[in-house]
Amino acid sequence: MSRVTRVIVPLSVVALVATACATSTGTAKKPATAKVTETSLIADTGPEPGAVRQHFEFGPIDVKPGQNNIAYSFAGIPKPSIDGWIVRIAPNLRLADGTVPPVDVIHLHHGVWLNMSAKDATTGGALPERFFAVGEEKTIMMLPQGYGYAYHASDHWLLNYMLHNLTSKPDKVWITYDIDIIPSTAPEAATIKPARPIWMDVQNGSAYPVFDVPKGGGQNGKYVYPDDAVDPYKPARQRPGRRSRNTNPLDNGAPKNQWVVDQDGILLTTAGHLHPGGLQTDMYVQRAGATALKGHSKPGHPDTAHLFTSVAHYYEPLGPVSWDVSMTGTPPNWNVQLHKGDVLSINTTYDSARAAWYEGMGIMVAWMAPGENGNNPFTTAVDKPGLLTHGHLAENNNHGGQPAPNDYVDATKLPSQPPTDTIYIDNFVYSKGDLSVANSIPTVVQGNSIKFVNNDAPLGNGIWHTITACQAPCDLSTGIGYPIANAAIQFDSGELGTGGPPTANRVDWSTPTDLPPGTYTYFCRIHPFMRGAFRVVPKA
Ligand SMILES: [Cu+2]
Repeated sequence: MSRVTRVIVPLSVVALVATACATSTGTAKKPATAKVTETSLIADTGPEPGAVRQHFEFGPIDVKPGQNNIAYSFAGIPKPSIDGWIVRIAPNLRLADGTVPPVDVIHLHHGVWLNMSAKDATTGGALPERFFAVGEEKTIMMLPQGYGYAYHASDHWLLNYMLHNLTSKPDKVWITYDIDIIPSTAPEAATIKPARPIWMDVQNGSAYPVFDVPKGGGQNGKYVYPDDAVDPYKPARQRPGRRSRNTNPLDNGAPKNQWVVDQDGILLTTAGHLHPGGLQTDMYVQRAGATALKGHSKPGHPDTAHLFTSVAHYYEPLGPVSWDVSMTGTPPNWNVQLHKGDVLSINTTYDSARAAWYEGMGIMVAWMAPGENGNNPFTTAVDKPGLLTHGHLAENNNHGGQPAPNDYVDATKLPSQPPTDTIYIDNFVYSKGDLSVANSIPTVVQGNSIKFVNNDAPLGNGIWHTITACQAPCDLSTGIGYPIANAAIQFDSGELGTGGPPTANRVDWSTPTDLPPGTYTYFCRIHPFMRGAFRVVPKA
């Protein structure tokens, strides 16, 4: 079988090719001899020998006004009708007119493809096999040539997806995915070796595997999860003030970011998934009695070898604050040898200098070839730079953060209303102090609080709102990079709604009673065009 060298191109070339990239400043450079750097990119040169590319669409999905709910495709989802080996999956969204929706209008918060006909490795078979995941970073999964994910046309697939409508307008959307498959009848299929998905997740097994990043948390403006978190895996029922609704057997207090390797083999490839604010995900392995190479161990853990950093490369001009990002995947011939009993682990690093990040994720789906031999990570430095799986995407061009005096008022300059005790949210508007309409702002006497009530929550599935502090006056234009939770004094209501994750399981929230006097501006994390303000006034 002939091997095709993956084509690696410098990022400057990609920036030029990217459609209507508002931020491209690259000058033409020849795609020089492939030199791998953190910003090198794997170009799509079409299906590998023997493979065919098949396009699938799941939809139309009715996207309700402002929805942010998690849904499952209970019916089977479209998939190949032939047996074979899956070698690449590239995901996307499309609207009825065929265009990709702008990320500030509708985006795929996450999609997880599960094979109901197989058992998931890292949850000990408690879940069906999770073999592909994507968020709005749209990472492409690609196995090294010679390996494939065994696929049977009789397999039953399920799609778990969370579509986020950032506006109050309904729409229809399709989740699309291009699958490269080597049919079992192709001559190339005879030499393909099987690969299995190894789902690594800092909240593995959680129904909604998320965590919050406090502004200023961690060290030097970086917050590593779970390492910098306090009791990250304490079962929810043990946390004070939480009702005991947690019946997940995987929520048993054990670290969720680790997996004890169940058989010998090699890791072939991995790439990270994270959310805006995320800087990288890292993978490590601990082996009893082994010592990692100097400079290639987990900081403070000489027995734990560093395997890979999946770097979040932001095209976003405002910094690490949006989905305008691409992740690096492992370089060619990574081939990390694992032994049964090794402890594989991951963590993820978020920027905590600029803002707080709520409901963040850290996931690395790796692919493992059982029984193969490769690089011993304790004698070979395998943590080399990776390759970006895609360039800047045109659907990320509305960055926001521009002056928008026609859309929002500067609440710091508005007169005060008499003290109030309740603000309702009706039809995507805060009833008092909404920055799109206000000419005065509500007040609360220091030591008291204002209760927010989401009246939109009962209207339908998924119209959930938040009250999230942003730095005053928080009046710039809405886009993928603005607003963010960057206030000096942080508060966040959670998603006001009921019905399980991602909601807070309540429709109301009260402002903290310890806020010093001042004007506080906030936004809705789900519908960032929603902005509001209130003022804390001193006791008379
Ligand atoms: Cu909202």
